[in-house]
Amino acid sequence: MKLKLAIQKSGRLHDDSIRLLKECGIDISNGVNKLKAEATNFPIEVYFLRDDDIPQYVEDAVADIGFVGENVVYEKRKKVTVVEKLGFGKCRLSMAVRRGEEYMDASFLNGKKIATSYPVIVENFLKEKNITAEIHEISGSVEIAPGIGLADAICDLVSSGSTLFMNGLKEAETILQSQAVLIRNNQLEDAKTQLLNRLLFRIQSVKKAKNNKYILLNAPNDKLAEIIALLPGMKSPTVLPLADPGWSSVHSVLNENEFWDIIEQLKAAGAQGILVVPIEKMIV
Ligand code: PRT
Ligand code: ZN
Repeated sequence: MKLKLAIQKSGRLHDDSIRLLKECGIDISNGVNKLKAEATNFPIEVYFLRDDDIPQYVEDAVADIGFVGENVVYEKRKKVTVVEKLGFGKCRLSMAVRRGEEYMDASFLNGKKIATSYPVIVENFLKEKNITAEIHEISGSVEIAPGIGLADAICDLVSSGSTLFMNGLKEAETILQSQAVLIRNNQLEDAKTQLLNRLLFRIQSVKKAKNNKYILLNAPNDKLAEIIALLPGMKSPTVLPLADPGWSSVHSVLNENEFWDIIEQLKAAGAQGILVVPIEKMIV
């Protein structure tokens, strides 16, 4: 029994998908030029497909699970379940207009033409806002539509914003935040659900590790209580005596979000020689 996973054959999500599998200890041996590859050390078979096709293949159980952008999942409206955000392929789907235009809110779009590759998501957005506009579906180079007079606005994926900028456009409103997600077929048999749970456990350990750092520092013993109070740790910090009798070494784990704040407070409290080390896997 093997779990069949669909990932993008080539494009923005491909390398990160392979990297995540590798970080989960899953090695894909044979080449990406084939339609599928088998892992040597986990019961999984990887299918390389166009991202647009992945939701359909997962709905039809040709693949059991897939890694794909949320934007594609919502646009395709297939009967699949989003199980886990994967933390890569981050972008947003945004309305954009010519730079000189004044876009106060979505009512700007009333009676206008919008070019997009995401007609379903855009239509829902317009419906929700009670706006009537004409949607022009185009499959690529959406950003040139206003320049050639094809549309008054576009709705497209943005990450750095430089594509919009180079085409004389500005981001007016974000309608969806997106990242790569793991989707699953809705009727997975039990044995495959168990394999999926094993894979998910690994993915979550990798994600947690990325969001956390291991920290080591030296503290004068008379400041220990104050310093320990600042550190959350997985349970509580490890404290080891240094050869110098007045000092201890303190080890702990810090979350990325609170990282800099806590480092500043630790320094102020008298911590010295602070080392911060990446964590490879984190099992809690
Ligand atoms: O061949 P296939 O159909 O599989 O690939 P594709 O060409 O349809 O998709 P691809 O590889 O371009 O993108 C795959 C997925 O990556 C998307 O569905 C998103 O989930 C995610 N992603 C993340 C992005 C971007 N960031 C992104 N910036 N997808 C596209 N873009 C494009 C955007 O369309 C625009 O043209 O990049 C340009 C904007 O980038 P900035 O940095 O200039 O703002
Ligand atoms: Zn595509």
